[in-house]
Amino acid sequence: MVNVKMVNKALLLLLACALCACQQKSKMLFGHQDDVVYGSDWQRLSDSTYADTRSCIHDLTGQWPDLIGFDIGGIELNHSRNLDSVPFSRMIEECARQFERGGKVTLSWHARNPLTGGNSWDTTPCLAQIIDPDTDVHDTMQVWVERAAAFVAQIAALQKQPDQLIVRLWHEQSGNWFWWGREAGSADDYIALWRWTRNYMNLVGVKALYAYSPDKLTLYEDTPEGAYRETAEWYPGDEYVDIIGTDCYHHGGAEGTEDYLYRAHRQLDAAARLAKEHGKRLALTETGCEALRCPNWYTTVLLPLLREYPDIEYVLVWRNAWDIPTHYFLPQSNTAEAEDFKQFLKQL
Ligand code: BMA
Repeated sequence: MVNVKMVNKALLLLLACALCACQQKSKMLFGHQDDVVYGSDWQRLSDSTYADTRSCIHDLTGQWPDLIGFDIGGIELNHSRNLDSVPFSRMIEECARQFERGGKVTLSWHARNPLTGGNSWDTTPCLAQIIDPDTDVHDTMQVWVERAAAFVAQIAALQKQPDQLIVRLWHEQSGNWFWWGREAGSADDYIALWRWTRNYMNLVGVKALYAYSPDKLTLYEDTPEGAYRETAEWYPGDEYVDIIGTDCYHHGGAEGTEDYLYRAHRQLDAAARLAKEHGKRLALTETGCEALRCPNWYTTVLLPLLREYPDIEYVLVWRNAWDIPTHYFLPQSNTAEAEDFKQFLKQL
C-alpha cells in the first residue's frame, strides 16, 4: 500500500529541488575577443566564407565560446575591415554562427577622432564640438553613428534569442587614452554622446543590451567612496544602460598581482554597488594578463577574484593577435598555461 506520508515527503523534496534549481545562478560566461577569426598562430581574415568555424577557445578546450567580442572600429569610415583587419562580412558571418550555437556577442567601437580623423588614441579634445549641433564635427559624428547603428542592426537581427547581443559603448572613459576619455571633456558631454549613440541605435531598431564600462579610476581619492563617485559620475542613466562593468588588466608579471587585485577590487566594488543600486547586471567587461606573464594566472589570480563576485554575469579577455607575438591573453596550445586555462574554465 502506498504510504501517504512518504508520498507527501517525496513531493516536498521534489518541490524543494525545483525551487533550488530556479534560484541557482546561471553559470558565469567566459568570452574572448576575436576568438573565431584569428589566434596567435593562425588567421582566417579573408573575406571569403569558411565552411566551418575555428575558435581559440575550442582549440584549447573542445567547447565553443560562451561569448565572443568584436570591435567595429572602422565602420564609421565605411571600411570593409575593422582596425585589426577583421572583415565586417566575416564578423557578420561569425556572429550568425555564434547566435545559432546559443552563444553571445559583445561589440565595442574604437571609433576614430571625428575632429582630426586620427585613431581612438588621438586625444585631441573634440567632445564639446561633437555634441554642439552647429559644428562640422557634430555632422561627422552623426554620419558615423548612423553607419555604426546600421551595422549593429544587421548583427542584432541575427539573434536567435533575446539578450544574445551586448553593445558596449564608449568604453574605458575613465582613462586618458581615448578621445572620449576623462581628459577630453566633461562627464555631461560624455553622457550626451552616449545617449545620442544609444538613441540612434534604438531609432534604427537595434534590440540589444548595452554595457557601460569604465577602467582605471583616478578622478577622486583612492577610497571605495571615491571609486564609486567616479563610476557613477559618467553613468549614462538607467534608460540607457543594462549592464555595468569595468575593464581591468594585470600588468607586471607575478609581481603585479597585488596591484591588479587591488584595482580590480576597487573597480568591481564600485561597479557592483552602482549595478545593485540601479538594478543592473554586472560584468568584468575586459581583463587579461598579456602573454600570461604571471604563471597559472587563470586559476590562481582570476578565478579567486571572480569567486568573490558571484553576480558577475560574464568576463571577457582580449585578443590573441596573430601578428603580434606577445599580444595574447589566452594561452597557446600545448603549454602549461593551456592546462591552467582548462582547469579554470572547468571551475568557473
Ligand atoms: C588594443 C590592442 C590593439 C587593437 C585594439 C582594438 O587593446 O589589442 O592592438 O588594435 O585593442 O582591438
